Amino acid sequence: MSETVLYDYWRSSASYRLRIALHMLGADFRTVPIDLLAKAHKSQEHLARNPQGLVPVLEIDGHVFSQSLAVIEYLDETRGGVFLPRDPVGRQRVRTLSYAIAMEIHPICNSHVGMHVMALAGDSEEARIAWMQKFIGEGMAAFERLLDSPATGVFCHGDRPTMADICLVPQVYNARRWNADLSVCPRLVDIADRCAGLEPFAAAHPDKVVR
Ligand SMILES: N[C@@H](CCC(=O)N[C@@H](CS)C(=O)NCC(=O)O)C(=O)O
Repeated sequence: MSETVLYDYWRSSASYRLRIALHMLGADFRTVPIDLLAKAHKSQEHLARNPQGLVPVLEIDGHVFSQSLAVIEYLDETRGGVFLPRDPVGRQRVRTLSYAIAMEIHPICNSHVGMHVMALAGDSEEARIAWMQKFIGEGMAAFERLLDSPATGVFCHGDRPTMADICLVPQVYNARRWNADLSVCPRLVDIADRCAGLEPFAAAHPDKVVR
């Protein structure tokens, strides 16, 4: 069987998602750090793994995969359906919650976007912080409204963690990093903090990553 290798960066939310998923599966995997600050993600070596020049990349089952949510769905399909519910309506909801973070908040708060905002504002770190706080804060407030549903349980959907929680926890970590306002989001903060107490989530925390 081929080795499972995760190319990641400790502070990357998308990498954090895959670390959680792999730990939830109890998978045996090796991590290779890709230093975003040193632009290692734009090296020829990494572009050969992912032409988009982004992390994470996962080598698994003899394949080289990118796009964290597509990878989580692959793991769900090949490892016993642990990340999505079985019923189509439940699957739709978990995807909605996951995409609300991964497709609405994350792309506009990615590191190269933040750097560009800062450059456009005359090297203003304040502008970058204001950008992050606005879009993370608004996106999280919208996610909180999505949780206002009888389908929400102890976790984002029902009473076991799904792909939605896997997306939520890194986004809350990121929100705290930028000091975004989460005061209107008590429910998602409560769920994220509950997840953080679970072993797979704790093991995947950025502070646990070898840099
Ligand atoms: N949609 C992609 C997003 C990947 C992504 O944007 N990764 C970030 C780190 S979280 C990255 O590589 N950023 C490099 C940059 O902004 O230059 C996924 O879910 O895998």
